[in-house]
Amino acid sequence: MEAGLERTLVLVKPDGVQRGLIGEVIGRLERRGLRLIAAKFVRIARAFAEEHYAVHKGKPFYDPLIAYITSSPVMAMVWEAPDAVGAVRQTLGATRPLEAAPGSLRHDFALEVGRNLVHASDSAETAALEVDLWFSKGDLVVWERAVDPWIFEG
Ligand code: IDP
Ligand code: MG
Repeated sequence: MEAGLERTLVLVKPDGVQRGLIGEVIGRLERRGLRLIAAKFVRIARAFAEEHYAVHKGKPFYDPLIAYITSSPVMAMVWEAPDAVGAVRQTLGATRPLEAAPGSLRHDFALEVGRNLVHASDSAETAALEVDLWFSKGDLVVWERAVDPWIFEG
């Protein structure tokens, strides 16, 4: 990975896919300036969902969460930028849509925490694990955009 850049995993969850909001999510991340380096459209199995959400095992919302994320396909992506983790979490908005900042995806397109449209890694450490879980090394496309110097200062 280029120095100064961070990677993060983003999912358009089943509700976002069913509601035709894949393009909206991608459009916002593209327009903000993040660089897409991997994407796949996939319906995940229960065992894979349990691995992805392992930190939530035992919580009251765990079973509905696994049912939700496996209920329909998801659009999984890796996005790259300086401080990508924080920037993407900001563009998504707070976990609970009613606490999400106006203008964020979860504010603009969601009402309920159990139907909050999108996922993004919550730290650089989590991002590394999640990118590794969802994608193989060869799926990550190293490339440059002509506009990179106009978006990435370094
Ligand atoms: P995050 O997706 O913003 O990182 P987490 O706390 O990691 O939020 O929770 C993972 C997902 O579990 C949330 O996005 C949401 O879909 C679901 N979730 C979290 N808390 C609750 C809850 O209290 N009720 C129902 N679902 C929840
Ligand atoms: Mg989380």
